[in-house]
Amino acid sequence: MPETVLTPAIRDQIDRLGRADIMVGIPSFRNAATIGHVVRAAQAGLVQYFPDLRPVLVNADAGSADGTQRVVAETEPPDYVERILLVRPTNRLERVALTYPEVDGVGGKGAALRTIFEMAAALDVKALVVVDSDLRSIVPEWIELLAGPILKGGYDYVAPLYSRYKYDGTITNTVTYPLTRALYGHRIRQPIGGDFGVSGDLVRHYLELGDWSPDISKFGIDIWMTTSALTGGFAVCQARLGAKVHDPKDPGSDLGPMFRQVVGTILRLAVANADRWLAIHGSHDVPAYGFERYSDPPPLEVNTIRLLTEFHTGSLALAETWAEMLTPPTLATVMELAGEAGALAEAAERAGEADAGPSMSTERMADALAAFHFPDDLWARVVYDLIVTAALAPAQIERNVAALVPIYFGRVGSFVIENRKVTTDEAEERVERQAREYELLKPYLVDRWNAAVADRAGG
Ligand SMILES: Nc1nc2c(ncn2[C@@H]2O[C@H](COP(=O)(O)OP(=O)(O)O)[C@@H](O)[C@H]2O)c(=O)[nH]1
Ligand SMILES: [Mg+2]
Repeated sequence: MPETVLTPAIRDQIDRLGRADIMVGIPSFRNAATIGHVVRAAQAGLVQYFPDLRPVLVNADAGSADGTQRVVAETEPPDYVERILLVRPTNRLERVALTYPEVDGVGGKGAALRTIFEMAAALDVKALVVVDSDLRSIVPEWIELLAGPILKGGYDYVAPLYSRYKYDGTITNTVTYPLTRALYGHRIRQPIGGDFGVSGDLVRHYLELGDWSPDISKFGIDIWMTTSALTGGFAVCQARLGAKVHDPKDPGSDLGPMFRQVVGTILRLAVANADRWLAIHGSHDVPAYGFERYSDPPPLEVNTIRLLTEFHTGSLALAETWAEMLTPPTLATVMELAGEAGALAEAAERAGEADAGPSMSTERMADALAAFHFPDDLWARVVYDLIVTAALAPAQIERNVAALVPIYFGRVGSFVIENRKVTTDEAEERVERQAREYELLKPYLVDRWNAAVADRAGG
């Protein structure tokens, strides 16, 4: 058995609780303003949909100074839920808020989930549902949608399906969805959605893997969970949750560290699991559970000029690193595009300054950028080159992924420019188009892998 890392206080909680059938786990870091709603929705879902099971709700918090744990402890208790829903559950819902221990000095979402997995295993739960603490759009039914396929359908892993605003989920749309699909053959649309259902068996598998690198202890956790479910041969499905509305993030200013942790993790996993993906061609649909919904997630502002400017300045500072991680033809095209991005961003800035009214200038700036286009196949080649480089120079993964960020900004800037006048559905078709491009180019990856990596390993 893997060694346990739980603090005495957490072990006391486990002793007090004894056993449970279903757990909702909520990682948090300064979410006092939003976690109350998530707790109430999760409680209501447990009581309404699983009245005969022994339920527990666990908040694993980073020790946030904003009172996150207090909100969890003080928000309306379970009997409030029983009153408003007119249900009489067999078992009382238990609620725990605790500070999780760090993993070798590293705290983060993954470390929080490790504690949640340890508790779920110790309590012997059959289904664990994990949800984010900044969700606005969660409703009680999410608990049924994420746990139902496990308890009723025999699945081990339930990934979310949401409608998201066209500029939300950029790491998912550009890397984790198309790459998971092309490598492992499963079309899991939201492999890092943050809201998941996990069976007791899969929780134990995660603990046995015990794979707690610094990236996985932070935001690498979601792609690690999804990939480990696939490579471990577990039964995977998706659940239609409707809209994902949460704290918004601008990809240009908020997502750099998360990108490095997620992409560093997916590259390391690709290298470690080559024997599982080399022979896979094409991809197949993953069953989806739940009734289809239509909803319009709220729009999100993206600073496109900043994305293109960062792409260009990246090309000035990082050309040498790019030359080490990309093939010469890919590098040449990327450098050329970065030059165009810089020139267009500057022109757009000037167009904006020349204008009087702010809304007018946004429009003119956008028109000035309209010529920029970062092609799908180029982006797929960039990511595939990174996989090969990760295998050849594992010590450089962190550096290379950091150097990839400005190229990613260029790719996202292009996506935003291309999609600024289309509906979310039409933007979705472009995400699909790019995912097909990854599949079409998979032979490029396999050939490079066999030439550079497999040969080296063999001789
Ligand atoms: N315990 C813990 N939770 C974290 C940490 N960072 C993020 N989270 C939680 O992880 C979830 C997802 O984080 P969020 O910033 O919303 O990321 P995104 O929605 O995936 O872009 C939220 O519930 C956060 O509170 C951390 O350092 N520790
Ligand atoms: Mg969020």
